Parts: sequence; structure tokens; C-alpha cells
Amino acid sequence: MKRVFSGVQPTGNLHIGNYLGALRQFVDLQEENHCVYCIVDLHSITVEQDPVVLKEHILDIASLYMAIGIDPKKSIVFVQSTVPAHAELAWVLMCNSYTGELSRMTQFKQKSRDSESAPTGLFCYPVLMAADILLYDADIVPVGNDQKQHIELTRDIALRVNNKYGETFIVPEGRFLREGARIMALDDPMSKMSKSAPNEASRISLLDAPAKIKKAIMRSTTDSDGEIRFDTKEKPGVSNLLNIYSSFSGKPVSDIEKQYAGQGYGAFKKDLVEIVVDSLTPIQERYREIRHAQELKDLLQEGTEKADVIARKTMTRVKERFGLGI
Ligand code: ATP
Ligand code: LTN
Repeated sequence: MKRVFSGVQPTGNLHIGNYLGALRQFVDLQEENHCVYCIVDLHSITVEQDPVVLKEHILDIASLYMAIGIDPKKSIVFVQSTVPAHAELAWVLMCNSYTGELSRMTQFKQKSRDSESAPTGLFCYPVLMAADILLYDADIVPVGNDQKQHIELTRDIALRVNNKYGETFIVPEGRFLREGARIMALDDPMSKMSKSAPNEASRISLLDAPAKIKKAIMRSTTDSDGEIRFDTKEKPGVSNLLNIYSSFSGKPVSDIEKQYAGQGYGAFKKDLVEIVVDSLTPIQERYREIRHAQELKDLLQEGTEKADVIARKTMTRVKERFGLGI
């Protein structure tokens, strides 16, 4: 069995792009691997957070993890800051990474673009991510394409430490999403669906009420030729809806095209609303059951304990290799 590690930041609610593109994969992977899924709260404070809101978001994401089918009996689910070794290993790795390579990270460049001086934590964000992954001896890291550079850096750091101090880390591999798994914004099919876009109607959050889902889909940007055909260049809006339809229903895109041939967008969008609402309803029910239950905190506590055992073992190995401690 392989070890899988991934993390999601507790910033805002998850949308169907996060779900179809990343989280659904997390659920599938837990059948044949040892999976560790983390809510990376230390990463989220690299940009300013309201402490009260952050605490809620951590539990929101944990509940959503469970609601979509991540099973804490099969996988380890925990909150990053509850396992001290993440910050500890990050320090050791910071001493083995270079300002030059960190300055080249596009995410840092984008996020620090508008300010004269960025927080050091934002600069070191990828090193903390490397620590997350290397602590658990992960073989596979399922992430979006936007994380490719961070995975490369993790591999570089792991190899560098192994070469310098002897075999210490497993060199992980990224498992990247198919390009087709990218869900685009409903109001602008040229940009990806995102948590932080100002227009609420650009996305469907996993917890949206049916009326909001209906409004967002019925008003989604398409084109004027009325043909249901998958063509991301000429018909990006319709293609995105076809992609969402196919991902939720499991029907191949070509079957959906045939089914709606000659029917215009109205019927297609109406059916899509139903499919999305029906797919999200059970997730929302499970979410409501667990979100305020003591069980949630108990499960996260168990996750912390299991993660901590693995993380401590790695830290002992690291300290030994580096000559740290007594
Ligand atoms: P933001 O847009 O505010 O930066 P986000 O919505 O991209 O946030 P992240 O927390 O960065 O969310 O991503 C969580 C996971 O979901 C990542 O693996 C990312 O690649 C994936 N993901 C994010 N948006 C989409 C999308 N539109 N389609 C498919 N996968 C996505
Ligand atoms: N940077 C990632 C979140 C993240 C992560 C990780 C993903 C933090 N640590 C370790 C995989 C493995 C993001 O923004 N999606």
C-alpha cells in the first residue's frame, strides 16, 4: 500500500471545482492506499485571517471532508497545527532551501505582487508544504496543476537532504489532475471556478441551497448558437456545463450531446440543476449531521494522535541525521 498525503486550506467553503477536481479523488484513493488528509491552518495564516472565522472554517472543511466520504476509519484526517512536528520540520527544511528557489515560486510572486514587503511566512509557504508531505513519507500527493512547482521543490529538498545527510525522506510524486477536471467559473468560462472570486454566482459551493444553484446554472454564460456541443475553444461555457454534467452523472460527454441534440440550452440547464442538486443533497445532509456534533472533534483528535505518531518518528530520524538534540 502506498502512502498518500494532501492538504486543503481552511479558507472559505469548497466549491464543485475543488470537489470534482481534487476532493473526489481523495475519496477514491483511500480504498487502496494509506491516506493522510490535512486541513492546513498554518498555511492559511500566511495571509491575514480573522481568528473567529478561521476556527469556523477549520471545522467546516473537516465536516466537508467527512461529508463527501473521507472515512476516518480508513484515512487519517487532522488539523495541521495540532501536530507540532509540521512547524518543527519546516524550520529544518528552511535551513536546506534557498531564497533563490523560493523567489521563483509563481504563487509567491502572485500573492506578494501588490505589497512592498510580504510576510516571511508567505515566502516560506512551500517549505512548510514540503514538511507536511515529507513528515508522512508520502509516495503520492494528489493536487491541482497549480501546485506542480511546489511539489518539484519538495522533491528537490528531499533529494538534497538525502544526498547530504543520508537516506532521510521518501521522494514523493505529485498526482496531477487531468486538464478536463478543471471546472471553470459559471459567469466567465475562461477563468477557473475559485473560492475567492467576488461574484457569488461564478461558483457553486458544496453547501449552496437549491435556489442558489438553480440561479447560478440558469444564468451561466453560454453562447448564442443553441447547440450542445463540447468544444472548449468555440463554446467554453457549454463545454464547462457538459463537463459538470458528465462528472456528476457519470455519463460520457458524447452521450449527453446526443441526448440534447436539437433541444437548446433551457432543458439541458434545467436537468443539470437537478443533477447537481441531487448530488449535493446527501453531502449537505451528512455535513449538517456532523458539523456541530462532538463526534467531529473526537474524530479530529483521533486523527491528530495517529498523525503525531508518524510525524514524531520522522522527526526522530531527522534529528538523528542532522545531529540535533542530546
Ligand atoms: P482560490 O481560487 O481562492 O485560490 P481555490 O478554489 O483554487 O482557491 P484551493 O484551496 O487553492 O482552492 O484548492 C484546493 C484544491 O482544489 C486544489 O487541489 C486545486 O487544484 C483544486 N481546484 C481549485 N479550483 C479548481 C477548479 N476550478 N477546478 C478543478 N480543481 C480545482
Ligand atoms: N498549497 C496547497 C495546500 C497544501 C498541500 C500541502 C497540498 C498545503 N500543504 C501538502 C498537498 C500536500 C494548496 O493551496 N492547494
